Amino acid sequence: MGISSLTGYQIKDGLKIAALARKLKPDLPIVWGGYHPSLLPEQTVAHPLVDYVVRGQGELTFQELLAYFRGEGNLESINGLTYKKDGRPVSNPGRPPVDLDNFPPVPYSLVEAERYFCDDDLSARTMSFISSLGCPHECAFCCELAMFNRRWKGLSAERILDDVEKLVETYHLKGIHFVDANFFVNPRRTRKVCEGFIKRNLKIPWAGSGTAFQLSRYSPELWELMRESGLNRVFVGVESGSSHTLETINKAAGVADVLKLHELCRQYGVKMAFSIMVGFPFETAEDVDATMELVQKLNEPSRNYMDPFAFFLPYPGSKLYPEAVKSGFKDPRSLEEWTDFDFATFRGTWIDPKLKDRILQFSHFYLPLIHQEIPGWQKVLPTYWVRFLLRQMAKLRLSHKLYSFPVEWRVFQLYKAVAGRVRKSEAGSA
Ligand code: B12
Ligand code: SF4
Repeated sequence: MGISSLTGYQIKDGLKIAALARKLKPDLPIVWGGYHPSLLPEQTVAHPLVDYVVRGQGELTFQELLAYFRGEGNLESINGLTYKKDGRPVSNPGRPPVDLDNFPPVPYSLVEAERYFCDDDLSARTMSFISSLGCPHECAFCCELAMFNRRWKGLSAERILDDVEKLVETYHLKGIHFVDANFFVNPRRTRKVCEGFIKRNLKIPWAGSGTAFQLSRYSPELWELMRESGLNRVFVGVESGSSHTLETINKAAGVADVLKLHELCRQYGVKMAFSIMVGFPFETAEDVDATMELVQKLNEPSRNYMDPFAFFLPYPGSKLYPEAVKSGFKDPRSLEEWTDFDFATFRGTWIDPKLKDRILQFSHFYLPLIHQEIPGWQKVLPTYWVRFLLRQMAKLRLSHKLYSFPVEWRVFQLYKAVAGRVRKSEAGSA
């Protein structure tokens, strides 16, 4: 049985399934793969519900392991594998990733393909597509470096176009989202993809994730081509507006690159979605202020899509992990302990409570208030004048950095706590 897991709650589900499999068929080998087992293979394989860990790119290693189960070859010669020998973890040498064109397209016919479509701002039938593996950058909070050591392997442009064309023909795909770690690394490939979209008359909007470093260096001609081919949105990890933070987290793109990209997007009519990280152990209130300022600039002249700020969570394998442990993060020592690792609720204990409150005010309340995106906005604030007044207050607060006596924020928190309790008690009595 194969189980795939990122770091966090997926491990909990994986362990549940593994326990059930072990109960029903005790001699069935249980193989784990994916980011978490690859980053901590020996700790993972030490668990009684893990027999093998396939590290990194998994296709060939898994194929060889299956051959071993059929009686061919031996465990020692399978590169990229971690297993137990006399109860102790053993890791064979790693396996460098191979070109993705060697593998066949994702066989959607084996699954319920409809479940992989979503109705979003690109189209009513948008699908995600991964066209590359790895990333050449080495951001200190990211584990891509530990996984692929700055290597980047992309499907060829022809292969991407063939696969997309087939998806359009077979499943009536109407929008495509390249959710790679970094789609735009190779401008030549991007150019060929765009030319192919146009030549093959694939009239579908598309989006891709990349970095401000690469995208701000693309030529105006390539931007024009991307727009013409249907590029609707780019997603970039901006992370911070503070040069001090950006340098310390080793982000290749600086604030100037981000602003240049913002301008290019405005010029070519492409949406810019971006993510922000706060709460690094070394971060000061001034760093956070600079980030808030940049976020406001990036939301001009109109709002760009952005999730609430993500609080830094120390992922294993990242350069900042040991720093976080030094700053008080409790190093999980088993798969069970890793299940509590939650990107949605984690807030570093090193963050000053006043600063944390200010971040939450900005990211979870004032900014969504200005952009009318408080979940259930009309229901939470039913009266037009209340909404209008609060929006003006929020604008005033953000433009003048007035974060003292945040009465409306406290009332909102209280409302959410009470509404949450009412919902719980209603669910309990139903
Ligand atoms: C697409 C994507 C997303 C999508 C979809 C996520 C999802 N749950 O499917 C979205 C945008 C929603 C997303 C959100 C987040 N993501 Co994300 N995301 C990715 C991305 C870019 C691609 C993932 C992917 O599908 N790759 C393609 C598949 C084929 O690769 P793969 O899963 O690694 O599988 C290969 C091998 O690992 C192996 N393998 C995997 N499983 C198994 C199992 C067996 C049995 C075997 C033999 C082999 C094997 O074989 C496969 C083929 O080679 C990766 C980065 C990357 N380059 O992979 C980050 C990544 C997975 N995301 C990450 C993070 C941190 C997040 C967020 C927490 C961000 C945030 N703060 O909100 C959230 C959490 C989402 C969640 N809980 O699921 C981290 C995870 C780190 C970790 N240690 O777990 C990654 C690695 C990025 C990074 N470098 O930091 N993400
Ligand atoms: S650019 Fe993105 S994927 Fe690449 S190392 Fe930085 S955070 Fe990770």
